[in-house]
Amino acid sequence: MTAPEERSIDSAAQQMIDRAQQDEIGLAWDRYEEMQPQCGFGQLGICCRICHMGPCRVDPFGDGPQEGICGADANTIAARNLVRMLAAGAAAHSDHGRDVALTLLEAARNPDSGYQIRDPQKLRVIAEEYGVATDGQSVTKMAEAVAEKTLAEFGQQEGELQFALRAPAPRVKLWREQGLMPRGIDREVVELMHQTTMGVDADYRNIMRQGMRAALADGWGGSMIATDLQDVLFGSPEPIRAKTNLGVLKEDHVNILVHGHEPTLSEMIVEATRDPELVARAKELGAAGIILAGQCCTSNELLMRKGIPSAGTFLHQELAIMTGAVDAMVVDVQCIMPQLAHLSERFHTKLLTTSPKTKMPGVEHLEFHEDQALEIARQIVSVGVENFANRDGQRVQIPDEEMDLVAGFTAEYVYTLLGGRFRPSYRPLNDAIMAGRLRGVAGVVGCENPQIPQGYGHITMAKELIRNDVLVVVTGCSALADARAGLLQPEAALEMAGDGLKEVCEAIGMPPVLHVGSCVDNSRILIACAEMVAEGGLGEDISELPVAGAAPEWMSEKAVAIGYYVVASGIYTIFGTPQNVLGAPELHKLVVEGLEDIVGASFDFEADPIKAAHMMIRHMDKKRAALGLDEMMYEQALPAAAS
Ligand code: SF4
Ligand code: MSK
Repeated sequence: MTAPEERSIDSAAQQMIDRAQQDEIGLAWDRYEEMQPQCGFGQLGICCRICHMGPCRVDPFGDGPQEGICGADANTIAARNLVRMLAAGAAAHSDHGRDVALTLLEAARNPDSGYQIRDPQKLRVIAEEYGVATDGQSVTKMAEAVAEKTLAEFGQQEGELQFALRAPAPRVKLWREQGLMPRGIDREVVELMHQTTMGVDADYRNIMRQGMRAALADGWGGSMIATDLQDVLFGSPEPIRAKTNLGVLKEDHVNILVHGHEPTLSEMIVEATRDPELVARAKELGAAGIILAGQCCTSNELLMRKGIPSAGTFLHQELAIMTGAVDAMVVDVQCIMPQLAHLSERFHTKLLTTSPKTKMPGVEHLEFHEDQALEIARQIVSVGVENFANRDGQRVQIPDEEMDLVAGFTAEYVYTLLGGRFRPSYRPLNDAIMAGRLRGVAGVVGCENPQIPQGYGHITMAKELIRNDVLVVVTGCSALADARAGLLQPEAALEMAGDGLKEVCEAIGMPPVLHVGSCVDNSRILIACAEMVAEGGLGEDISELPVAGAAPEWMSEKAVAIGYYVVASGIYTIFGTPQNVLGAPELHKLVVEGLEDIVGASFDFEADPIKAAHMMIRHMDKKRAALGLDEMMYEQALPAAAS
């Protein structure tokens, strides 16, 4: 059994892991160790169970079979497996987007729904983009029309997705020429599943092409719809101060955790926790009040719009229950470990599922419906409040660790942030890059994975990048990991950033690592890149920008979808652990080299976050040189480990 320090670099997490080891409670890390050795064929991507003649596997050493029973070779098998992961990830993001569009429709049609249009200005911009009449139109009429337009894009059979036209013109042209321009979101995913079923496509390049098209339907479609309509409904984020880590839970309060991804329910739970009757009931039961905290991307959504504290990331979900102080954990969809059902039984925590898509045997299901949102949210909070009475004070152990952070930077807010209220513009950002104060911009995103000490990949990479004058933008669990390490505070720039980045951060008062949201909000990074191109001076396409992406600790199928829409948008991207392609030499070569010829960017796989940071830096330097920018920073910095 590995020591807590080898499992997480976060000391609050280490305390809970230690507690679990003493109490002989298995966590994800233990289950990972029990799983060793993991299936080598699966890791290499060369096991196929797409049809019932199989399962088949290809011998990676060349001695055994090189084809499945149908004759599919390693490249076909691995490509099919990979893009099926991508399809599931794109479906998850996009289905989230669909649910938000349906909520917007509910808000527009049902005045009693409890939902409001909090950003009518953004609604107007989107309405105009879709050609919806805005003059003299009421906000609810515009909202109804936008909801209908976006919903129609899921089942759209032909034509192009509206938001994909936000990409720079050369990128749109390239997508059209390469057959990558996304059509209806559902169509792209269904076509990908068809194309990869037994006896259809055997050309790994053609499989990957449709994979990228489906990924683009996510990034510039489903995810972007989720982000934009959430801003319309719940308000566009602006920088806001908040706190993170397990110390946000309080021993003398009712603690309710919301975990998952969609803010449609959790926004209503925020309202319900402020309900005077429920607060009074909590006090009657001896609590000082009600604490609401988030986990995973639900946390990002509530953090950046409401300043609701975050109780952590993907691998913190079990650790939060281990505190013995969580009275209710409310989950919706995605990244919810089935193990929570068993773990919560060992404590007093009441686990509640709320989505018809996510149920667990033996777990109470309180189904959420948009048309009774507030009432259901009140019921949920009431369950947590009443359960406070069942808490065993002797078993409560909350690590005394919390960290301040600033969250909520959007692509739109960058206009004001950098340009000021009187001259909102991306010009200062582009100028800072062109002048060499900033070397470039890196997007570091994605999950956690027990294969890597929790947080080590994200935090080490971010620190190395900012030390080298790279502005870092973060989403998802990566953002919350950096937050725990204090990187989302302006003070971090003074302590850790290179001179150029420090100068920019000091002038504006911003952190060197910018929280831009949840997993669907990677679409904000795409928009920011498109805005940088539109501002001028950094090339004509996203692929010319000195930018790079990384997912150092990825695990989810959604990370595969994100990776492919980012690369297909022209951004070089590093995954910390390899995609499952190493057993398929030609596919592997396509992924790490060949995509460059098709979309102007490709992947690399690198487990060492410092090495990976320097691969990103070298890439930015190459792009700077191609743009004819100064070479003042080239190879100025040695890896931190070597300096
Ligand atoms: Fe085997 Fe081909 Fe069936 Fe896959 S599709 S399980 S390789 S026979
Ligand atoms: S929550 S997808 S573990 S980032 Fe979006 Fe975190 Fe990855 Fe889930």
